[in-house]
Amino acid sequence: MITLFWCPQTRASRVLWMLEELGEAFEVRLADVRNPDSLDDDFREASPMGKVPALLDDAAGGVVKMADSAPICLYLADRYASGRLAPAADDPARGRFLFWMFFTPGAIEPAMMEKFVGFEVNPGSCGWGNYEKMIETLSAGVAEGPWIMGDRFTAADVLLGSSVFFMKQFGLLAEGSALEPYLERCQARPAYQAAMSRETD
Ligand SMILES: N[C@@H](CCC(=O)N[C@@H](CS)C(=O)NCC(=O)O)C(=O)O
Repeated sequence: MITLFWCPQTRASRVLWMLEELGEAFEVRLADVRNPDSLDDDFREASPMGKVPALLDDAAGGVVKMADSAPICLYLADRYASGRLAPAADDPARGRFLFWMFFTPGAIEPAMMEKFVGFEVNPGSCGWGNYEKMIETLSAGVAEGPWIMGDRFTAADVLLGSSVFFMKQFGLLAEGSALEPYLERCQARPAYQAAMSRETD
């Protein structure tokens, strides 16, 4: 059984969406990171940083225990939906897919922090370029669409779509951003809507 450690209004919503796309049975356990004293040992073992999301999953040789939205989504796609939500390891599309899977933790999240904190960065030496470069790259990536991998919806869209949602929520998206239509396509997916209704239940 797949168990998601989740807390409302956090990055755990990404994994909820991913699980709805997957179509496998799963259970949700509240890990209230806003009340750290309430966190149990199962959660702490799965999440070395004490952050949500985290995951447990039964495997042949034991229990998979892991944390962080990008590796969790990659793990779930590879294990349960290889060829559907992730190109297989020998598919030529795999390399580009991995680039976009890592774009959220590697570029979007640090660029969002740069914007929040008002850092001045040198785009040539900064791993994520800068906020503008990140937006430009992502906008060009989804321009043709409908998804980041063209006609194939993948786990990369779960990470990117949810990140665009967070950027919009935090007022970081420019008016009329080219990312808006992409976000709308993501939000129109039944799995996205099912996940968001769990968030508000
Ligand atoms: N890189 C992680 C970030 C996870 C993260 O920062 N989660 C926040 C909530 S959105 C959290 O658990 N904060 C509680 C804490 O750090 O104590 C991911 O994408 O899963």
